[in-house]
Amino acid sequence: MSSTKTHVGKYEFENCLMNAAGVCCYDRNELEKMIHSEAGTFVTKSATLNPREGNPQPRYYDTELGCINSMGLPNLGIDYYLEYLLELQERLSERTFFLSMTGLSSEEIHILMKKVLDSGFKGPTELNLSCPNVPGKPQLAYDLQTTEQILSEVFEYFDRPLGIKLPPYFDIVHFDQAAAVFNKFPLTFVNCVNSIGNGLVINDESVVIKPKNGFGGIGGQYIKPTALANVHAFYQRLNPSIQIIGTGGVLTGRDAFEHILCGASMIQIGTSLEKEGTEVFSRVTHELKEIMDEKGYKTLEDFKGKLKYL
Ligand code: YRO
Repeated sequence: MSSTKTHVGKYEFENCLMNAAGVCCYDRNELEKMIHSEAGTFVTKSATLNPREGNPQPRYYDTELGCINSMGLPNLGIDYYLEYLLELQERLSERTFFLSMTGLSSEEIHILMKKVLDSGFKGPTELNLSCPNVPGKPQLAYDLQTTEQILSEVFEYFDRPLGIKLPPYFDIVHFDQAAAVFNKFPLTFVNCVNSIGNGLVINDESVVIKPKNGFGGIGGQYIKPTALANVHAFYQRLNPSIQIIGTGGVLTGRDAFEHILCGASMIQIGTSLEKEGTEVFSRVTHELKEIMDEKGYKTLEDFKGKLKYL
């Protein structure tokens, strides 16, 4: 019998599938659904210091091949997620869950990181680098100088497991430059990828979401080739101590299998979870195990990163 067990850093998980931040993780109600699903763990909606309502609706739209969103970071604030995670640390002490957060400035990032340190939360933290940091500059992850500056400040005091959520990069030089920066730090993981930024979906003669005159992040089947390329590019370049979480375009067991071939140790499901609900985890797990059984693979280690070249 095949197993989809995995680990990220020192943490072990019974299943390698989980939600992608932003989907099924806004409040306790949604996070309890994740706990009772076949997923190995969950990550919270990226938390900011203060609660946010997010953008006006409609701000999410499903298409045949994926979705577009401009949610605008609706979340209940860092204190809400930390309080719930600390409760779970007692109630389900044998399990591990991820906290996601993002700051709208470097100052906010440091306040958030220090809150996590002071809270006694023992799990892994994911810092979402797709945040606007300085007006007139691109999102943080596309500004590698500022990213390096902030990470070096953070690692002066933050001594807990930390990973970063990355947007897709589209140029080999950018893979090289980004990996060179991330390799300077004791990161536990990088998560590739967030939605492809600022796409535009049109229905008849109109945009389909209200914020930003229709521009929004693209997820789902559209983005799998980009996601796989980013997972593998960072798998090739990063210190082996930095693990990869693969996110983007996972609808089937075959998609999860491909992410693992590219080097992913954990796989996140966003759009398909939004469309199908938490049953997606049992379906995709079953499909992945069927492929592993066919090929005689017993564990993820048997094929992780073993993508073949021509
Ligand atoms: O709109 C969001 O809350 C959102 N949507 C995504 O697809 N990815 C994200 O990282 C976020 C939160 C961060 C930001 C895009 C609002 C800056």
